[in-house]
Amino acid sequence: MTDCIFCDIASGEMDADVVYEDDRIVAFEDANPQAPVHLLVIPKNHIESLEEVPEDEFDLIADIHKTIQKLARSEGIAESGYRVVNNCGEEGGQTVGHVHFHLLGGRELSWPPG
Ligand code: DGP
Repeated sequence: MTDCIFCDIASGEMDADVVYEDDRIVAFEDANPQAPVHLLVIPKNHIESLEEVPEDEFDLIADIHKTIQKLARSEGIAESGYRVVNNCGEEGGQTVGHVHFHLLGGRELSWPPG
């Protein structure tokens, strides 16, 4: 175990309902779902937040979004629509310090966020 729960999920040391995995990315069910579909998609390597992504690693962020597109299709929410959220930093509402993207769908989502 490390001091990062998402690193522990990525390494398999901590249980999660994993729905997708490749050599660089893992996606799993959010423990506190806010919609019928609520997945978290993360890089396996530890990056604190979007603000900390090195300039030469943005291909990973693009791949995460490609994965999100595939997951939206496989979860059956691509046609009805969905939301992708990244909370960055304290005022952005980030509570886990390992960059992650929420994929939310399966209900009508309101706007603006709180
Ligand atoms: P954020 O507020 O953007 O940092 O979102 C963190 C999300 O992580 C939140 O929706 C709940 C989820 N979460 C926190 N701890 C765990 C955990 O141990 N397992 C899983 N599956 N999700 C977690």
